[in-house]
Amino acid sequence: MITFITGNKHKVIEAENIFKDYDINLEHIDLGYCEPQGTLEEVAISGAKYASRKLNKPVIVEDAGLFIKALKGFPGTYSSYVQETLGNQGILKLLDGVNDRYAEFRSVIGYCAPNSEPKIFLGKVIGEIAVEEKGDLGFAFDSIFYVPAEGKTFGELTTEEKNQFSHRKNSLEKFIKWYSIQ
Ligand code: ITT
Repeated sequence: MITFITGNKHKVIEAENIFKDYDINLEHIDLGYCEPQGTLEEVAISGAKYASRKLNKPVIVEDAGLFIKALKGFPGTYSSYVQETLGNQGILKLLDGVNDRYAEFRSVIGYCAPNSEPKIFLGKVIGEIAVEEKGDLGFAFDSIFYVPAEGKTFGELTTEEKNQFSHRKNSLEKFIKWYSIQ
């Protein structure tokens, strides 16, 4: 049994959908942990260590973000705050008239068990910032994250479709592969 520590219900739905193909039981707890300002990796490491010690259970945490090339990686580690303040319309405004719309979603899974040191797993997906919001199937930045190979934004994809190749799918799959041979 692994406990996924998150306050984001959309992450839980996606993770449950990914884990269902494997023989690993996932439970979810919204523990709330203090996120130090730092890289995704640093946040995932400290969160996983804190939660596994606190609950005395093996846990995963995830720190994710949207990195926009033309904005030098912004909002990156500030994604959560920027989503709540500027929102998608604010991001679109910042990119008004900008041609290079390359962006990446990154997800870092931090895993830690009691009495051991944390491990991290990075997943990415590349895409572009759309010129307008499209689709309401996802959450947060999904409706402005356009995937050229699909011809759709994440907001136009179902959970199953997004889970074929998302940053979260890639990081969780790396984790699951490693965990399965422990
Ligand atoms: P935790 O409790 O797991 O920390 P959170 O929502 O604060 O939940 P993060 O700090 O990992 O999550 O993520 C930062 C933000 O990045 C998140 O709030 C969203 O705004 C955005 N984000 C992350 N993954 C996303 C996805 O798959 N689709 C759209 N936006 C995403």
